[in-house]
Amino acid sequence: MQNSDKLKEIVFQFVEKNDATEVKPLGAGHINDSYKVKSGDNEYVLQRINHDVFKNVDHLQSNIQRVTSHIRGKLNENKVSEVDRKVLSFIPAHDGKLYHKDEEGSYWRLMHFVSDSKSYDTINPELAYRAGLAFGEFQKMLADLPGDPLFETIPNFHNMEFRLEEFKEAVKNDKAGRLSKVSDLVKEIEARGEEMTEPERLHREGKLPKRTNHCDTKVNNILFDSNDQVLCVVDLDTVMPGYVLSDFGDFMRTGANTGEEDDTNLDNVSIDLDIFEGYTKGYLENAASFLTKVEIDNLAFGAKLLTYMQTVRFLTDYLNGDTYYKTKHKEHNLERTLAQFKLLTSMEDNFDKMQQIVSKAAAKS
Ligand code: GN1
Ligand code: MG
Repeated sequence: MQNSDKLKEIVFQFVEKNDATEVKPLGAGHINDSYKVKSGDNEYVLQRINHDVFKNVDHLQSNIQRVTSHIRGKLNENKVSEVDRKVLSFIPAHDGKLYHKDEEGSYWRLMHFVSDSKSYDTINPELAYRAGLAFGEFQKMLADLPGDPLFETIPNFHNMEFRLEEFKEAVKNDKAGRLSKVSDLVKEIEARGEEMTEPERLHREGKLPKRTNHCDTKVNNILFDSNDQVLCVVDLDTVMPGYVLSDFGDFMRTGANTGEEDDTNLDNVSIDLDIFEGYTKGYLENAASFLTKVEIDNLAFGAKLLTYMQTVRFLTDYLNGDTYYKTKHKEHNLERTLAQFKLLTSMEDNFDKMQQIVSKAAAKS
């Protein structure tokens, strides 16, 4: 955590100096550090970009700029009201760049805070329906993004073959000496490897396309207004080409879990089928028009895949000695792994029902 004077100095790299400026920690991201800034009458979000994770900040900010201006253009075209609350807007630093690099080598960016907004970690089926509409709309708006494909801000981010390679390396090296504690989990992961790498094979065979995806559709990356209407989608760091089953799946992993991502009481953790249904209906209402049959048939599988992927990623980080995710204590990544694995088994037990929900919603839309 940085000291407050230093943080204010960073804010003043983007906006005029103002004595009435306050900076407070915000949110619970696992990667970047976020702060809420009040400066006179203006509110902002300041973020320190994790440069170990996002290695090319120019590419990162250029993606975000393209995505937000494209969406802004669409909203204006459609005469949507209060556009400033419906898409993020970043403030350039005084030198014109969309980030500031400080003398310690940290990268910072500043965006407007979306006024009177909130996010949820736990939602109900109606809000899940609205979130589904919003992420469907998001993909739809970006479907005709002009120019080159977006940069892969993290190469192979949702590529399960790659994640399993990293995992195997971590098992082989056992850097933190933790392997003997998790040998059963390692077997569970290996047993599912073939099933979970199917999308990569489908893609190579030309059967599964990549589209512009959000790639971090966590439930708390949607902002709602005071009437619980969706304002906008946030956390645009990983918007890049990917499979739509990833975005669908990551929402279910977070929004349709009856417990917490790192719940230590595994009895709390299971798939909530009502939320699954709400989100599916909303998502397909907006997305069915552009999805192929193969994509629709693989949505429910996406929920399993993203939960499996997160299990693998947390366990890899545990084996490597907690170098990627922020952790609250030394067993945190193991607790996260166990909770995600429990959610995966609950999805496996309910998979037929999940498939039926998708088919029913697809037939209606
Ligand atoms: C990270 O920082 P946050 O919470 O938005 C991660 C996601 C994971 C998630 C697990 C760049 O997201 O991929 O799904 O934690 N982001 C990155 O909750 O690795
Ligand atoms: Mg994120």
